[in-house]
Amino acid sequence: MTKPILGYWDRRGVAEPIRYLLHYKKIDFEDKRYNPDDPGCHVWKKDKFSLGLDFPNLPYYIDGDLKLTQSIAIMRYLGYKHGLSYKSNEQQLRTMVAEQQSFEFSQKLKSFTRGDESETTGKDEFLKSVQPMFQQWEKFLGENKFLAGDDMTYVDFMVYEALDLYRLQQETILDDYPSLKAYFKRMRDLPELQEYLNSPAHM
Ligand SMILES: N[C@@H](CCC(=O)N[C@@H](CS)C(=O)NCC(=O)O)C(=O)O
Repeated sequence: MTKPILGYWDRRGVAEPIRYLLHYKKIDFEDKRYNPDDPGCHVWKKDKFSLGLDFPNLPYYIDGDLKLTQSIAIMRYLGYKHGLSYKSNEQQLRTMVAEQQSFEFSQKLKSFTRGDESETTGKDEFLKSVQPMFQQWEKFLGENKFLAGDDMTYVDFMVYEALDLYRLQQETILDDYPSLKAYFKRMRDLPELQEYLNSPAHM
């Protein structure tokens, strides 16, 4: 049987939460990374329309006959498949809200790092402007162990990644948010993730 393949640029980007989930679940997969500095992106361009993807894009996930694109769809699929989905109606609602909110939370940072965050002028101002989002996450998480409640779901890997990227902008960014800070540490310390997090593959 062939291994599933996750294809993406040799970057964290929107594929990193998928990598976390696959490593956490000890799935033997090929982490196929395309060189973003390849002039003209020849290797990806060659693959793009020959893999049989409905909507050719990166990341893609291929497992035998199953061929998926769209990072959130891949996360949902892997969550359902590997027991990292919601287990009650309440968890379902929390997961759905956290999923879409985490997308906006990440996009906000991306628009700043890409340089098209027009309403702010510098890093300090940008980081100040996103504090309400951190306050909302802190309140949403409350005393829960994970975002959906007591059980971890795929969405935890998405929010963990966003928090880590914000933390790379300012190491102390979680200091005013005790629940979020403890949650971040809980995720970062997951024994199943240590090998990957400490490897050069995790940039
Ligand atoms: N909504 C898509 C966005 C996909 C996307 O924009 N992929 C970018 C990298 S983040 C890309 O370079 N795609 C390859 C291409 O457009 O050929 C997802 O979340 O998967």
